Amino acid sequence: MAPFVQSNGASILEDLFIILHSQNMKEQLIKIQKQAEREIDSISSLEGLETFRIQYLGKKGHVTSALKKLGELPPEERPEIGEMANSVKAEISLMLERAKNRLKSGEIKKEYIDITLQGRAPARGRLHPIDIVNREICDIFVKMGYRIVQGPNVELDYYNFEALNFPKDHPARDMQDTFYVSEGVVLRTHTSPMQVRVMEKQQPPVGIIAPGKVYRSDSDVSHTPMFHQVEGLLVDKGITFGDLKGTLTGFVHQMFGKDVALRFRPSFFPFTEPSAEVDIQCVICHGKGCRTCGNSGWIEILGAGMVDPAVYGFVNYDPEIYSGFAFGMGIERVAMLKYGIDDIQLFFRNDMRFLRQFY
Ligand code: 2NM
Repeated sequence: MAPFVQSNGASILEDLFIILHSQNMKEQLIKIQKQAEREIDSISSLEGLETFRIQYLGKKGHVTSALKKLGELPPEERPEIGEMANSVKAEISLMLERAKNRLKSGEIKKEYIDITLQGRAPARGRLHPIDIVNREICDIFVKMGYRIVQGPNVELDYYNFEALNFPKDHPARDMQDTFYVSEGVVLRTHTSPMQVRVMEKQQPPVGIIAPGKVYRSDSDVSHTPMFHQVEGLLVDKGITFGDLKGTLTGFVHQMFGKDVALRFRPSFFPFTEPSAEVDIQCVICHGKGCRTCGNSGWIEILGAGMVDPAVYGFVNYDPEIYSGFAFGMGIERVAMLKYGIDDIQLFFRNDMRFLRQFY
């Protein structure tokens, strides 16, 4: 009989061995789990994870080996240790699953668009003040029934001067005043060539406005070599100077306000007879006299007149049947008066601090 024999026939040593053995297995399982926990976080690839899985859960892995040793335990110890081993196995499986997700989402993140990131507002363009005023002017005449026409900036001398009754020796035709492109070709000095082009093609009634860029060899504080104009033309049976006055008065009142006075002064243009210059009461000082109006209280804003019969000769209109008026204005000038700007060059500097002030 072995020493310390118990009633059930097992020796105390044997018992002790079993207790130690099962104790040892518990510890070993805990160790396996701890080690797995330590290792898993430093794995940075899916291949690494597979190696890890084989190491722990594979056929010859740590957990599997531990489970195989269950058989060495007495039957009564097996359930507890078995359960523990299974829970370690499940725990490691969970670790693997989490690590796999972590690595996969990390891979996606490399080309991930963060839709929660605040968007950058696109810089929005706005109209230049010259375009704003140009549209305002055109809108007023379009509502009266005029049609907008546009044409070439590089124009024939014929349309720019000849057919508008400018004599050969007129100062505007001088090389000093006009940009010549080649013999008989100029940069248009006004938009009136469009009036001729339209009249050439169309019998009255004609009601058109021609907005656009014009060019004059001129540059100082109040002149730029390119500026903008709107010219208008109305030809029909029985059109009078009274119609001209009414039309332009209506325009000024819509543009600058109903209480703004205007006056018509006799003037001269090669293409109109009689001709007039139209002044409005100074919008800066309201007629009292200031720097802008040169202390006169009035500001010139338009040129106008009844179309000279000589022009009709170039476009085959019968002056015995038809009459009409024409007018022209500089858009920069109108814009300066409207916004109280005292330097025409500001329109062309593209300084955003200036341009941003207009909507
Ligand atoms: C102005 C002043 C006076 C004008 C004349 C014509 C045309 F083609 F009918 F003869 N168009 N525009 C005209 C008349 C323009 O601008 C200051």
